[in-house]
Order: sequence, then structure tokens, then C-alpha cells
Amino acid sequence: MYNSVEDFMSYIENKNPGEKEFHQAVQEVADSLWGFLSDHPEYVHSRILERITEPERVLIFRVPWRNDRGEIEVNRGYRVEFNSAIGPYKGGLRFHPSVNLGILKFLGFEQVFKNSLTTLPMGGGKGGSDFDPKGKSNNEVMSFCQSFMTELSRHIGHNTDVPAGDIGVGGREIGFLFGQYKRIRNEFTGVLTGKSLNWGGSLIRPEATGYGCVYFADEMLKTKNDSLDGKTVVISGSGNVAQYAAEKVIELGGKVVSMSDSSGSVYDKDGIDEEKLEFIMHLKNVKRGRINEYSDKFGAEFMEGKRPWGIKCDVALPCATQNEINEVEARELVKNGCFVVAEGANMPSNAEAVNVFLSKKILFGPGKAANAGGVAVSGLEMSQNSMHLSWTRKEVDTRLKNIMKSIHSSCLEHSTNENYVKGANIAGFIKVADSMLDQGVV
Ligand code: NDP
Ligand code: 2IT
Repeated sequence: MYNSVEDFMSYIENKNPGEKEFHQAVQEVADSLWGFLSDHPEYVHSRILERITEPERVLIFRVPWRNDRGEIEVNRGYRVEFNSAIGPYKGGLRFHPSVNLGILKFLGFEQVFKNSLTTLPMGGGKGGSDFDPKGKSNNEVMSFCQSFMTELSRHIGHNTDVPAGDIGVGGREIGFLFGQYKRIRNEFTGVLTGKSLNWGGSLIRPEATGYGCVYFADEMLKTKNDSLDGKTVVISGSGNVAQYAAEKVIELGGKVVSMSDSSGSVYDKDGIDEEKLEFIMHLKNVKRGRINEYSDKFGAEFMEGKRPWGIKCDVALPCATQNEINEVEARELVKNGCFVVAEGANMPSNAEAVNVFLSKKILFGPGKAANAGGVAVSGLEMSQNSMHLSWTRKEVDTRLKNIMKSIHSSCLEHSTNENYVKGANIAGFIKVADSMLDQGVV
């Protein structure tokens, strides 16, 4: 038993040395839950906080593969199976050179709460590799994916653990991974989500995270009798989440003035319209080029090596990666009039930035609520696979919208002062914790 959040965090830090992103994610949840737990001693007596912060299983494996020059390369693969209290482990795979155990544990931990919020029966997990898909040929990406899945296939299954995409893992990689799974296991099942439509994918899954994030922002605005129409919006990233967040903002009448990648940000004062967004989608999904090509083509400003948070806006949608908004940037956003932040990425605002947003009382939707649309539609893809049928675009989009609405109201229900961070953490926790209590000491 711990007397304070500080005591509990010392325990977490000693037990998980060096995993700073994991500590950050746990700290936020512990801060949110502390008062609630003192009113609910049953969770404390059953050591739910100690149990929920310990993954059920962590797999780490060697991934050897051959590059186009015939040389052997070796990467490290991971799958963190964090919590299966409410359903099979579910969460994405990230391929990025920065991947390590601490990052995947933070992502897996967040996923447990996020998946609980979706209303669907999914546990939490996350995996990936330090493999860098940038600059690799299709053939190299395929070789890597096949080797990765050769080991992973022993541990996953449609009722056990269902991976999907994340940074560096999109439709192409899911295809290679699925092909190898099927070949090894000789079964065609919904073991991965984010599949192509022809072989078991769901309509709206590619769009779901970005659309869901914008639906969440819209729900927050509605509480102020406001909407996205006419708002100036800054988006970071230009990958899957950023692209479809931009598409939905444009559709709802907002003006997107910036998108970015790890090399810098473009600032287009005239707005990124549908046609310009199509250029970005082709640049990123087909050519796999850099964002400065947008500036070369459309004459917009390119801010090399810079994040977009200095640009004046009403709404910010961080959709790139963790800790991409620090305290100074958060203050600058608020000073420039930004009053809505909805996190498309996982933990893009660091702890100090979150405190700025909360203390300034702007509408702040934390990632585990605002970006839950992606995994929610993954859950809908699993349902469709189990029923061997597919729903229409409209059907899936309506379900996505309703899920985002339900997450929004759960957040408000479990917090005071419109603190969506606290609301999301408590609402996500209750369902998982009660299920753990029901299932005994496991
Ligand atoms: P993509 O790989 O499609 O795109 C990632 C984008 O973020 C790229 O523009 C990339 O730039 C940029 N980026 C990645 N790492 C960094 C970094 N270290 N510094 C600066 N920019 C970076 O990934 P997704 O769009 O799928 O994921 C984006 C975020 O959304 C992640 O936090 C992910 O966990 C989260 N998320 C994704 C979901 C999904 O369904 N895909 C669901 C829920 C959350 P570059 O190309 O230069 O690396
Ligand atoms: O962070 C996330 O929620 C994802 N990358 C999506 C996970 C999923 O299983 O669709």
C-alpha cells in the first residue's frame, strides 16, 4: 500500500528503471485516480494499481532479415501483452528507430484505458520494432515483416492478441504481416486489423483515428455551443492520423494551415484545401517523400526542423508522436488564442504542457479519449470478421461517431470542471478494474 502518489511512483520507477515514457504515462493515471481510490478501498486492497501497471506478458525477440544488397540485418521485435481483463490484447505495432521497451510499455498501458473507453471488449497491448522503414525498398520491408511475423505468429490469434498499425505500419505492412501469418498458421482469421477491403478490412478504418479525433474536438466545442466551422487549425504530422484529421476538418468548414513531418512544418496561410491534401497523401503514401516538397509545389512557407506550435490558431491537433508539445509551446499556443487541443497522437503533450492546458481551462482532449476512434473501428473490423460480413461506410462511420460521443460523455461524467484527463482515466479504469476483481487474483 502506498501513502502518496510520490511513494507509488518511486515503486514504479524502481521496478521499471529508465522507462521514462512509461513513468510519465503511469504518473498521469495515478494523479487522476488517487482521490477516487481513497473512496474505493476495494481496489486498493486488491492491489489493482500495482497489477494494472505490470504487463501480463512481454515478448522480446530477434528479427533477422536480408537487405537488397544481400547482407543480413538484425532488429529487435516486441509485443507487450498488457491487460486482457475485458478482451483479447489489442493495439498497434510501431516500426521506428526510437522504439524501445519503455515506449511500448507506455503505449500498451495507455491502450488498456483507451480500449476500455471505446465500449468494445478489447484488452490492451502494443508491439513493434526498432526497424526504420524510411529509405527501405518494398522488398526489404516485406523481408522484415515476414521475419517479424514468423516469431510473432506463435503468440497472437484472433481470440488472443490482435495487432494493427501505428507509426511506420500502414496498409502495406499489414498486408505483408497478414500474408506471412496465414502462410505459417494456415488459417484466414481476423488476426490483424487495418487490413485491405478485399481481404477482410473494414471501411473507414484508415480514416478512423483522424476522423474520430475531429469528432471528439467537435463534441468538446459543442459544449460551448461552438463548432469547427471557420476555425483555424494546426495539425502536426502528415501520416495516417494527420491526413484524415485534415480531411475531416476541411469537410466541417475549418481551415488547416499547417502539417509537418520529422524534418519540419509547412505553413500555408491560404489553407490546405482538398486538392492540396490529395498531394500530401500521394507524397506520403505513394512517393514516401518529405513534406518540404509541399512548399516547393504550392509556394507555402517551410519551417525547417520546427514544430508548428508557434502558428496562430484556434484548434491544435497534435498527430505525430509522443512529447511533441512542451510547456513553452503549450503556453505559446494558448497565448496565440488556441482554445481546443485534441490529441490524435499518443501522449503528444508532455506533463507540463498538459498542466498548462488544464490550468488555462482550454478544451483539452487527451489521446486515450480523442484518438480512440482508430482502435474502436479496429474493434468493429473484428466484429465484422467474426460475422463474416462487412458493413457500409455509413454504418461504420455512424458507429464511430456514436462511440466518440459516448467517450466524450464518459469523460465528463467522471470528472469535475471539464477535466477530460481525469475523466478518461477514471472511466477507463473502472471497467478494467472491476473485471480484474471479478476474475480473481490472476
Ligand atoms: P504514421 O507513420 O502514418 O505518421 C507519423 C507522422 O508523424 C509522420 O508525419 C512522421 O514524420 C511524424 N513523426 C513520427 N515520429 C516523429 C518524431 N519522432 N518526430 C517528429 N515527427 C514524427 O503514423 P500514424 O499517423 O499512424 O501515427 C501518428 C500518431 O498517432 C502516433 O502517436 C500513433 O501512436 C498515434 N495513433 C495512431 C493510430 C492509428 O490508427 N494509426 C491510432 C491512435 C493513435 P516522418 O515521416 O518524418 O517520420
Ligand atoms: O494507438 C492506437 O490506438 C493504435 N495504434 C491503433 C490500435 C488498433 O488496434 O487499431
